[in-house]
Amino acid sequence: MTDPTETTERRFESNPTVCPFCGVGCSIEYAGRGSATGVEGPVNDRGEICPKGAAAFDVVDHDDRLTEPLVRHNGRFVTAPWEEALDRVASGIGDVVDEHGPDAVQFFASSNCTNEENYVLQKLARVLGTNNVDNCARLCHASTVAAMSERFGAGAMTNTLDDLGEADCIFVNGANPAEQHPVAFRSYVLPAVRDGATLVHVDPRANDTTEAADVHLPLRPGTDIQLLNAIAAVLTEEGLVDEAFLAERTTGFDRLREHLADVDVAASAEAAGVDPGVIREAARAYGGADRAAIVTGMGTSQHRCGTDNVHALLNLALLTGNIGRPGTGVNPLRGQNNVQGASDVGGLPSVLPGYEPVTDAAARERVAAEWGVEPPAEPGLTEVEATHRFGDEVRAAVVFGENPAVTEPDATAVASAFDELDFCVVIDLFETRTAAHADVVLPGSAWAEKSGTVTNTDRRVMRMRPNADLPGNARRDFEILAGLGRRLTDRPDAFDYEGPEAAFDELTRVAPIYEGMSYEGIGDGYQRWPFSERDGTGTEVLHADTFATGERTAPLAVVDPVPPVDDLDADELTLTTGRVLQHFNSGALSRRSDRLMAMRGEDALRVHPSDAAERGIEDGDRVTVSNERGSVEVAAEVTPAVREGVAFCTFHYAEPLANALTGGTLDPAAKIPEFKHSAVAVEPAPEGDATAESDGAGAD
Ligand SMILES: Nc1nc2c(c(=O)[nH]1)N[C@H]1C(S)=C(S)[C@@H](COP(=O)(O)OP(=O)(O)OC[C@H]3O[C@@H](n4cnc5c(=O)[nH]c(N)nc54)[C@H](O)[C@@H]3O)O[C@H]1N2
Ligand SMILES: Nc1nc2c(c(=O)[nH]1)N[C@H]1C(S)=C(S)[C@@H](COP(=O)(O)OP(=O)(O)OC[C@H]3O[C@@H](n4cnc5c(=O)[nH]c(N)nc54)[C@H](O)[C@@H]3O)O[C@H]1N2
Ligand code: SF4
Ligand SMILES: [Mo]
Repeated sequence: MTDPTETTERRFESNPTVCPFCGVGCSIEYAGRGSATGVEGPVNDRGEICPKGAAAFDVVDHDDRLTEPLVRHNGRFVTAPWEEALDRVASGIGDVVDEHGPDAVQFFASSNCTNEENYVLQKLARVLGTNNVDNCARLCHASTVAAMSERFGAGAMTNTLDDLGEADCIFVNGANPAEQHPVAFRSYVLPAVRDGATLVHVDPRANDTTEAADVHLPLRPGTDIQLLNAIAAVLTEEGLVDEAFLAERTTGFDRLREHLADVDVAASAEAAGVDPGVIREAARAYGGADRAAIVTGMGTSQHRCGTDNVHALLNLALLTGNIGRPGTGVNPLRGQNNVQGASDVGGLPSVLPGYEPVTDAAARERVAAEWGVEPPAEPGLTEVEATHRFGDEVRAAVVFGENPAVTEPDATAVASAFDELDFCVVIDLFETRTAAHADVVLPGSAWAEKSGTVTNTDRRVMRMRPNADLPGNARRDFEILAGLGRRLTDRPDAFDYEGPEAAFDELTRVAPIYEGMSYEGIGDGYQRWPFSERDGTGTEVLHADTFATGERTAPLAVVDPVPPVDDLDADELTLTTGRVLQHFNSGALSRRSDRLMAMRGEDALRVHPSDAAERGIEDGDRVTVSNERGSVEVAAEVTPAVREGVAFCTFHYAEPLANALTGGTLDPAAKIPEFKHSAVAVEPAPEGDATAESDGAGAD
């Protein structure tokens, strides 16, 4: 073992790999002098990157990196040798399994980590005897996946990023790709717009995407169903539907048409708080285009009615025949660089690798043939359900590259729930707020220190290659997880991998959508799922002749509006949350980059000038934002970019903690939480009280 006090120079080298931030999947590499640069890759074929990609290296050699395992002794963390830390994990988890059974353990997989790492983590859970494994896709596109899987048979982007460039109309609902998927926006969406495509943007807030839009519908948060039903009503009323497609490829049109006949466009527009004329304009742009593509994001998915929102959106594509052809489709832009892959490889409680249901005996047997152990048949717990049961039926947690104490709703309650566990181990790069509640913290590897594969938003599997050695005594995530598999289960041989490639090969044997892929085949390019060796790089347009359900037709759905969970008092605002270009999710990486912090250093609550004036708030004033769940203090940014009655902030900072205010109500189908609609009171903060709300739980 290396002496922990020894300081050694780290070695860096340039190898094309995938950006650790968003699901676009740009290729980058180390460029010397502590920086990363874009290199020509499958997605960014001219080496384009955004500011986050350029700052990706800032985190790799950061002083805050965990370099030694931490073990709690008498309430405090002390550094410990790996053997001691791993023994503590083995006994901590082992005791819980012995006393309460494997279903008392919850595994958090990581959308920030590779396919191989997540594959091994979910295998560890299942070989141990539980399907309690989930990843933050649950907080993200779970509702999109639920609705699309039910109707089309697959939850992923139906088309490709390149395809967006072919569209005549791009209908962006509840997403802000200009800031959240910048290279996809600049290299695929904007060129289409410059070529004459109409960009429709449905978002309560004007942002960088709106700037390029021809039509903006600034709806009230939580009224997507009213708005989308009104658009569907205009499509049927004005004959903008594709009769031939409806007859050949859909079922249930008569029922939907009857339902839409009762939708009053003016009344729906009023409910959504938008101009009925603009609804008609959007419907005509979408319905009148030869090739119209839908792009959807968190504004659609992260609601207690997220699945119904997506159902209403899918109707538009089916009504107009915009599915199964290039330049069309329904395209959820995925979040992190491997949120698609973390789910593909089985980091979900109800499906095995490749989305085979755990309830399917034949699928379980296929897996058992490879693993030597049959996975359990009962679906496990989702992430938020699990944290709600901490200390109750869930007694231990393995948290890999996630920070639920910041990113789950009602996060203050979630953080305390971690203290109810008998045992918790966190594998991360930093001492996060979640780690603050752990018994053992293991120092993992950052993006630049690992090899493996990730799957981007348009289903492309690409390779990651090391650009740096490890800091201090940190270990590769893959080795940590395989090591835990050998210690925690009675099948150590099942976790005896020579390296990530062996795990990938196993994955291709277990997950039908990855069958036939290989590191060699991927090379410097990609292989796309569903893959077959016959079709080169993989299937680009899904559902062309038949839907992935195996059916020629997909059903249309009757969707009724769902009232928001938080009733608003007359003096309250609707808080909706989201992102900005310069920061990323919990901020673990972006807040550690001086250059990103220099671009945007702190959060602000965006409020409309008339709401601000009513409350005596001026731009830059400190305000208190509160509801029955919590209270945070933040600077106000007074701007007409948010609609009246709405306040917007990000969740990129642990202080102020936006998720202290969001609630744990879940969408019944997908169990995704409501992140985009919380009632809050906003008032000037008491003077001289700037740090009142800090709970001292650490910077992350
Ligand atoms: N810069 C940056 N990029 C990122 C991330 C990041 O943190 N920062 N995170 C990555 C991840 S994990 C994800 S999931 C993606 C998410 O990417 P997006 O889906 O674009 O993310 P959000 O900003 O959460 O939400 C999109 C928009 O929804 C709007 N919105 C709010 N409420 C409603 C509503 O009720 N209806 C509608 N129609 N719109 C509403 C918000 O104003 C916001 O502009 O981004 C990825 N890329
Ligand atoms: N209010 C509100 N809350 C939200 C959302 C919202 O729109 N509004 N969006 C939700 C969405 S879409 C998402 S995806 C979640 C994201 O929620 P999380 O996944 O919890 O957040 P991240 O910041 O992406 O990453 C969590 C941790 O991964 C660690 N990490 C990064 N790379 C590595 C690695 O290579 N190895 C290891 N071991 N660790 C690593 C980071 O240090 C960080 O602590 O947040 C959700 N929460
Ligand atoms: S667009 Fe996404 S993948 Fe590309 S450089 Fe920016 S953050 Fe990274
Ligand atoms: Mo996400």
